[in-house]
Amino acid sequence: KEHYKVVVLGGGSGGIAMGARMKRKVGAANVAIVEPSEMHYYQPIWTLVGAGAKNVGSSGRPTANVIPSGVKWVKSSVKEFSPDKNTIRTANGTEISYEYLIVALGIQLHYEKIKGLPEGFEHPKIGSNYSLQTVEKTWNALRNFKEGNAVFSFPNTPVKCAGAPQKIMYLSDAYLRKTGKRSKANIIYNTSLPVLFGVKKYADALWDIVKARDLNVNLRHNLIEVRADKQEAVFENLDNPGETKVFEYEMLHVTPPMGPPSALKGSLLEDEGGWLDVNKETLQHKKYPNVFGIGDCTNLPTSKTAAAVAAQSAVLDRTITKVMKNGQPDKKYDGYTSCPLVTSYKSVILAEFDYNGQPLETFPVDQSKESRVMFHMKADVMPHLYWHGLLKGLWGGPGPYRTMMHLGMK
Ligand code: FAD
Ligand code: UQ1
Repeated sequence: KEHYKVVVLGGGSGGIAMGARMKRKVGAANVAIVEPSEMHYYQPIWTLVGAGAKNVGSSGRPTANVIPSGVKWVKSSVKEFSPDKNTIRTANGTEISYEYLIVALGIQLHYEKIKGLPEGFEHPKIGSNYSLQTVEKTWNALRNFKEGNAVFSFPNTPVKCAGAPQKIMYLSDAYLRKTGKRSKANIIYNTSLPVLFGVKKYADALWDIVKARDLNVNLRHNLIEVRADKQEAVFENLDNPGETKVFEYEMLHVTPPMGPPSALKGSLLEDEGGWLDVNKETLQHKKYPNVFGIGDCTNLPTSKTAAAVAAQSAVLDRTITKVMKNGQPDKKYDGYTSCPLVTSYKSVILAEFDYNGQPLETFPVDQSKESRVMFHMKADVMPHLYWHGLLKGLWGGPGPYRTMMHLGMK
């Protein structure tokens, strides 16, 4: 049986960031990270990989290189939780005890919940930016587009980066214009949601773009089946259950249904929906005060992004410091999240908002306007901020800079 003062479950964005912060707090030898994957991926760049603007190779680094040096890498997945005994058990049977547990297991993709997937991905004309295995298929479908419908889906579940399903539509539109094929394409965005985007300020800007570029948006349309051999996608009308519509496609981009990590299922840590049940301000577990959560696996009622993880990591660092000293958590997470809405190969609308859906913009400009500088931020600056800032536990989100940037401006 192994013991560590701090055990981190998951070596993704939140797990590595917290591993680095906890190493600084309690020393590398007292921290372990449980993560089965050999490789760590910077997922936000997959939006640009799917559009042929970046190489997939640039998105991954060996997990061994992102685990903070000296921190123990337990190369397995967590299988069982015994929070009453302060232990977890891994898939290979190791029992690990802890004083403090940080859960950062991410969100699970469920391609298999769509009839005809994942096998359908063996056919051409279909791709998905949400997984390493399928992201280059998006670019293949776009590159080889000849004539017909380009269809983009958004599932009937919570997702990570809620803007990504439509970013690839704007990029595809731009690509088809650039290559002279736009007049042969009918571009269709079928979303399960009743809105284009959850925050009105940005939704208004996106509706303007959709109209100006002749993109067809169908709300409350949920992808339930793909007949990849026939290039047909079947959607159900969520407002009229039982009614389905078949869309032929020349290109299909699938955003899969998603759900909480299966490891949490049936554990004492989940809420009724299966997500990690944490306090939305302190990130402390609601029943087990020595358990904490960060990122996509939690039930924090905000949009699931790496930007949110950054802001959460700073709050959680502070919360754990207080709890370790038998004090009360004081710093409060406001729900900050951000989504760089890529609207072409040279423009981004940088959405930033909080729990109340109120815009919380970092820069002293109207960020609902398409911006070239923000595209450069997304494509070239963010990767560095991720690998050298967030993952090193040095980037806790733009909060402190927001105030500075606006000094004297308002
Ligand atoms: P992850 O980084 O996904 O890490 C979860 C980890 O847990 C994984 O390494 C996994 O292997 C591990 N794990 C799972 N089960 C177990 C188990 N049983 N035991 C041990 N380990 C386990 N965010 C932005 O801020 N901006 C963007 O522009 C943006 N664009 C995106 C575009 C795409 C196409 C995608 C897919 C995501 C995008 N995101 C973006 C979202 C961002 O990548 C995630 O929100 C972020 O990575 C969440 O971090 P996490 O630590 O919660 O989960
Ligand atoms: C961010 O912090 C972050 O994580 C490192 C992202 O993920 C790649 C983002 O996309 C964004 C927008 C932020 C927020 C950072 C700034 C400077 C607004």
